Amino acid sequence: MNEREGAGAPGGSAGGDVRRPVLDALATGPITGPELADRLDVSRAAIWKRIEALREAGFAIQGTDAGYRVTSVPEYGGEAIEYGLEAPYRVEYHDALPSTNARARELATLGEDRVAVLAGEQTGGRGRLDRGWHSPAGGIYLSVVLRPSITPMQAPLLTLAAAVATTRALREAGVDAGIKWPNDVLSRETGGKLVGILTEMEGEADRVSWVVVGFGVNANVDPAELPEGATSVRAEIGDVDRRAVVQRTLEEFEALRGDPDAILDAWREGAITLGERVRVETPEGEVVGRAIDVETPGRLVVETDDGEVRIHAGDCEHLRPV
Ligand code: BT5
Repeated sequence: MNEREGAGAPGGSAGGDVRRPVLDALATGPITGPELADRLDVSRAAIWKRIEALREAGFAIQGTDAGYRVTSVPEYGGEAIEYGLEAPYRVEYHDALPSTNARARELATLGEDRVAVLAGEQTGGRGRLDRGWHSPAGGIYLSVVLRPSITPMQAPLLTLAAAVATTRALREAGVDAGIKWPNDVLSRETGGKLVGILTEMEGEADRVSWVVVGFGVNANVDPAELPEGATSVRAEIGDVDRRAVVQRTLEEFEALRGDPDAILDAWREGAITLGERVRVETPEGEVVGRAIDVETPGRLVVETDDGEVRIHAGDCEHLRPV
């Protein structure tokens, strides 16, 4: 466990150490203060302070004979996401940020690992290639800081894993989502863009020092607040529980990210690009043909009139309606 006190972790000096363990213990059922103190090897006063801090953060916690029992969880926020989260991320929540990727990069350069930065809205959200990302309140703006043992060449796999993770989380929530190579998640119903992913990294030729994977999900927002070509979960099926979507996204991402074969299989399964006729704008020019596969670490294989072409990066357009 992280020795530092997490941002937004009230509860005094002991709060940093017991922040997540108290949440994890409460998530498994009622437990008494003395039992918690014993298990975590801290004072009862530290536990009491932590419980009070959670109540202030919006948790309803009853003191019963069996111990502390959580009866309701805040709708959204750092601790709300951490409660019951089956992935080892500390969650840092802000009501508003210019960009969660920018904040995550800051944390990455400070040496942090496995932190998820979450914002209620963004005032300077970014897409790829210096494009902007509309980030009204009600959407999901999430950036994960990682220090994986991979080469920069392998980093695109994380983008694919992120697309798979969000697609699965959205499908579980009832949205008919599918992946467009490499990093967009679309509604299969309307073809509108639901999710964008932005991966940034720093490192040397043979080793990444950190990676930031940013997820932008048009969740509970009106399409009128989004650019043309975009859709939202609200428009597709109505509002979702953003907390559940973030938790499932982090859990799926964490479960997949170390296994390149599993990432590619899951990507193929969730993809809507494969089999489609596509036009891909690449730094080397335009490629038109039929998308037939994706290969490690994320290359799209396109069958063209002149043979197979492998594309590392680019903007992909489906030439038939999806
Ligand atoms: C992306 O770029 O799709 C990556 C977007 C990543 C956003 C997340 S939010 C959390 C984290 N913090 C950040 O600052 N960024 C990440 P790209 O493929 O370049 O698509 C950008 C283009 O999509 C723009 O030029 C617009 O045309 C369009 N666009 C902008 N906002 C959109 C939205 N909310 N929904 C759908 N399309 C949008």
